[in-house]
Amino acid sequence: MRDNRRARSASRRRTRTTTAIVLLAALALASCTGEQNALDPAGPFAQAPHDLIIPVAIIAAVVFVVVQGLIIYSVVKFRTRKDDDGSLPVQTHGNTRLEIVWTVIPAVILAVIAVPTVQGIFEQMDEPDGDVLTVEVIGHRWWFEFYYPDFDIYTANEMAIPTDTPVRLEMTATDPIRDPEQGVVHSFWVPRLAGKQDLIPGQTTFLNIQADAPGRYIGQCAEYCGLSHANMRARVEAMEPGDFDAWVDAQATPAEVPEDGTFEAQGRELYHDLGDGRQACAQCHQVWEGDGDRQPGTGPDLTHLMSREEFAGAIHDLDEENLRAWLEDPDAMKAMQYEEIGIGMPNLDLSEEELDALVAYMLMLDPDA
Ligand code: HEC
Ligand SMILES: [Cu+2]
Repeated sequence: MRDNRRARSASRRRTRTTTAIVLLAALALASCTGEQNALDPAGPFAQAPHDLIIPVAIIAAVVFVVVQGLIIYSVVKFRTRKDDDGSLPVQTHGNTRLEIVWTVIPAVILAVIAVPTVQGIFEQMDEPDGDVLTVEVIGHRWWFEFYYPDFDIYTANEMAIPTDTPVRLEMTATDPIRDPEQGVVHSFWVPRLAGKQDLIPGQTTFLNIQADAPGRYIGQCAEYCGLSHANMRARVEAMEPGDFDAWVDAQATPAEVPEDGTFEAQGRELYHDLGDGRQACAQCHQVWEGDGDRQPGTGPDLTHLMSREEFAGAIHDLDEENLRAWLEDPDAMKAMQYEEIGIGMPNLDLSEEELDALVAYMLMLDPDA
């Protein structure tokens, strides 16, 4: 009776273990598909490491099968048998020839792999040849800012690049709101375009990316950078060079100023002065209207906000409803409502009417409208 119960609970445990293994395997394999698949390179800087990973994985698989095979063979062949007299099998400890063989073989394998690996690392670090586009990437808590020095364009979360053109990212990190001196380390990773590279406060790091075909390539911060780290995504929009030129032209034009007396004009006024001792949006954001230099704020550039599809670390669709929710309570939209420090954009206690006017103004910040 008791044995029965024990057998049943053992079998239940086995079922549970099997289920857990299947679920874990499914979870692990799930990361091999979809938009962030590092095994599906979409440009030369992702292709090169991929071309290295595949042969190394094959070598590792062969080593695994050989070693495990030998272990299984030995376990079965030399298992304890009923008629064993209990004496030890022949001991091979101190077999010099064997030890040299199993030290030299792995050393040779590693040395062979090291050659293309080290070569590849240097190739990935070097500035690419030819016509290179430079984009500065600044990691903030918790969003990526992109600056195009050749065109004096600022944008956030979404980086536009031309296809078939090497793009050199010059990256750093800062935290202007909490601690301008320090910031935290982030990592920029768009798996289909390149490997990961850290963004380090006070230093410049480099990463080359390039896309063969137009499309959207999803990335995210790959270095834990605080509570909202999981809400720090990014997108690379690769477009045909002609479309990219048009994008540059649109982004380089000043924002449209709403006509006097309109609802949008009311929003623009609130943007510059909210009254009641509240911080103005313009203290942290920039809507460049053509006068003076384009100056980045501590928050994302809003000059052509609506030319983007997502906002707030590329985690929300950029539409009227989400914008309104954002202005009402930014922390709640980034799951930071429990953290004293927040995300850096305060809840400005906007009234319904202020919200309507500000949203109307934000919605007209669109170069294509
Ligand atoms: C104290 C500085 C500060 C003030 C004041 C402020 N913001 Fe922000 N804002 C930020 C920061 C920082 C972010 C980025 C937050 C993130 O993505 O984690 C942001 C994000 C945004 C975004 C999303 C932009 C994007 O592309 O992701 C919008 C829209 C926005 N703010 C509008 C406003 C408006 C309108 C006001 C005034 C009612 C305002 N902000 C006031 C700091 C500020
Ligand atoms: Cu980060």
